[in-house]
Amino acid sequence: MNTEKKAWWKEAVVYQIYPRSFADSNGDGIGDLNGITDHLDYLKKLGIDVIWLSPVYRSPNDDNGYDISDYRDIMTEFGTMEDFDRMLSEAHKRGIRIIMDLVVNHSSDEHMWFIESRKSKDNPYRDYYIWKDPKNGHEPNNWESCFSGSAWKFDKTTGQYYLHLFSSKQPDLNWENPAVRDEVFDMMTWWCDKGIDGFRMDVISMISKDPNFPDGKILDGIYGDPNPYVCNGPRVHEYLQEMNRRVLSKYDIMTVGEAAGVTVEEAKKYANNEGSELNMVFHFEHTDGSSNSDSVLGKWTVNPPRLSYVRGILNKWQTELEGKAWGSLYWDNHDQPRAVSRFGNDSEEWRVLSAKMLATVLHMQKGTPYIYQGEEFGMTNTHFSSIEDCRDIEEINAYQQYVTDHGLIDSTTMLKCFDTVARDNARTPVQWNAGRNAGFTTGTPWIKVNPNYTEINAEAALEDPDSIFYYYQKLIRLRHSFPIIVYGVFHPLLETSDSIYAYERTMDGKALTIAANWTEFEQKCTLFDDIDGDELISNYKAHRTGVLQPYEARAVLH
Ligand code: TEU
Ligand code: CA
Repeated sequence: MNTEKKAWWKEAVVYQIYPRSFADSNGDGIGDLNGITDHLDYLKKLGIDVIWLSPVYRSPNDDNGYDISDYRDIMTEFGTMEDFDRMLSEAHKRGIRIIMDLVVNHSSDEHMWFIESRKSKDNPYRDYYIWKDPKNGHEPNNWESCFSGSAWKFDKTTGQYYLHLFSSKQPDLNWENPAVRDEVFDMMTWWCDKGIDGFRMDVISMISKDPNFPDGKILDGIYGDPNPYVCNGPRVHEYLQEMNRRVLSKYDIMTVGEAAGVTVEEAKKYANNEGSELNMVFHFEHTDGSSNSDSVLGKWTVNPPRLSYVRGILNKWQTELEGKAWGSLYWDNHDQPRAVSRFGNDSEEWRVLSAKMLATVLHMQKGTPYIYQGEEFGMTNTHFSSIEDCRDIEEINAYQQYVTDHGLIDSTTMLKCFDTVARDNARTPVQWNAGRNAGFTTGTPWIKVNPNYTEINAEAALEDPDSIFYYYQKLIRLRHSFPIIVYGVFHPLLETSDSIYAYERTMDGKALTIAANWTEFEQKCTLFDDIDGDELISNYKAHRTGVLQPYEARAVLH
């Protein structure tokens, strides 16, 4: 008998909305809260249980809302607090929960706390942030920002540097300071009392830094790597256990930590079954291109991830979390390229089949699955013809540093890397229909619409019973209907195959066998030949003995 503790967030399917690109209701070219409310029936039809809402708080949008200037107010471009309250209420009416994006590793430099902090060394808010004296007249250490350049900015007023692991308009908060923790926990309580259903916690693994701030290893020939000294730091679990005691444990909510640099061993602490910290974490091992490519420029690669690489990572997380901690399942989000382009095949011939194959491989695994806006009908990467097409600070700064300033890579190659892995691939407007601007806005979109919207859009998907949309809808229904999909134990199969991803889930004497052809070529596979069971789902209507057809995926219960 399966003894795993049941929980609604283990049985849920989450849909991520990046509001800026989801739906524009007032014609200013920027997505907004009322645009989300207008599409809740669409999400209800898909069958999702939870929406992860990327930040909607007041922000100057240096990093599209991940730079917050007021945690208790709504970003002007997205609407008003009344719009938020209506969206939350309408979602709840439809049985859809909403978790907010909690960005508390850093704030905006336009937050009142930082405006005060930078005024003087003895300002009451000074220690809300991380200030250091120059070292030999330079930055305190050689750390690189995730958005290129030094992770330190000099502030003339007080002659000190402040730390910003992301943009210089995103100063890191000093979690060593109990006053900062009090502010964050009070704010979280305020949102929970408004009725939200949990948090996705932005780079939460970075809130505790190595107090010695040592130099990092120089990887790209310019700056040092801060990750060993800012990820999974000495007090991170202490802080999260305090957060859990003071806030999370008081509500029936869901929490997922975005844990850059997390290992399985660390994940067992962050998402432990005792529930003393978070419910689950996102890791980046399968999406962090830098560990799969030969590029010295970190994530910037044109190389597709190999099946052996992806399967090895996902299987490791499935088997090593078993019985210890809960996991998350995702192919993409607002920071990643589009799933079907990155892991599948977005050609006209294979896009639909390979998108359904990827969805089967992920959604039959153990953990809470996340669907990124547009993934449910197979949106693809776009094309960057020049840096002018880019809106994301990460791309713009990387281009400036690696192409313009240091000539480490030529423009054409860098733009090919952008076509492969740039975050803006996920931020082109959701393609609702084949009309002007794909039905996203009646105005001028803040970022170019992917030109393939005329063929790839939600309206066309809803009209086609064999579309990716209805395949996702069926996968979600299966997860809601078969506990073995949620709680069954994971067993890898065919682990040495370079073309097939196969595994089994077992529970209460039943087995669910899944196999997927990761390639566009027919592959030998006898896995299903001797199984007499019920096929729960497949992207092919007819099968052939001993063979998996191109991108064929099957899940059979027996
Ligand atoms: O992302 C954290 C992070 O590590 C990103 O830099 C991401 O891994 C990288 O861009 C992948 O190429 C979070 C948010 O999801 C991201 O949108 C923010 O820009 C970042 O934190 C700062 O808040
Ligand atoms: Ca708008």
